[in-house]
Amino acid sequence: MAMLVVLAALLSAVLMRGCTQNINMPADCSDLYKSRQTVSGIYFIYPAGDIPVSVYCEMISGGEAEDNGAWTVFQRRMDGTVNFYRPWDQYKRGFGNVEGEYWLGLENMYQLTRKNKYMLRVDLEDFQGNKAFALYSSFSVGPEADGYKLQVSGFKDGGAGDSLSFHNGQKFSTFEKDQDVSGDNCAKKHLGGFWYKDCLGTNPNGIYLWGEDDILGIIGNVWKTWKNFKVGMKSISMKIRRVS
Ligand SMILES: [Ca+2]
Repeated sequence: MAMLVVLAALLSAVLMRGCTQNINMPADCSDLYKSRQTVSGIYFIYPAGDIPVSVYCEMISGGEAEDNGAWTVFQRRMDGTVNFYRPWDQYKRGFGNVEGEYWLGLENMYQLTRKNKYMLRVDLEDFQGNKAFALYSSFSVGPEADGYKLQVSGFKDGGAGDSLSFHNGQKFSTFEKDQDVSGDNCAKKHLGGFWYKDCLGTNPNGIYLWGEDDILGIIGNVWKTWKNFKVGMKSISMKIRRVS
């Protein structure tokens, strides 16, 4: 019972905190950063303008001026606690725990990127503690009527190489909604949901492999140009930042 009271108090504190930040209904973490919310953490944003969505904002301040700002995290794997093998509706709306592993949802991503221009950063870490990233100067997701098509370009290497440009222009696919250009069902074959082509250069929403080699085929949350198809990431996160 005492635990419940504490939880309720914590929850209302979080909600209150969210409410005070939402006076101007920030569209994304960039808006929050501009309103002097410069600490990384969980915030409410309003991608569609009316409904609040909980999201993790990675705020960076104190570095080079051009590096300062905020990243709106739309995909994050870090401990294997959330199952990412899910149907279309869940990839559309989003799932998981915003304090840990989650997917923000294709509709939210579409709503965000239709109104403003964004760049993309993908951060990777393997089970040996090595890190790398990839930057893309332009990123957007199209409307559902067009399959939530991915637009990504302007690759800049952060040591990870470019495994995502391969997916540029593809529609999103889940196991029961095959919109890839392969004769196979890529989502079923590679156990994820993604902008599969025929099929992949990366599989961020694939199976969490806990550092074990993938001997079944390509099913892990892999990034080909960094660790090839056999090594699943310990952590992978995809985040966007508004380009002013
Ligand atoms: Ca297919």
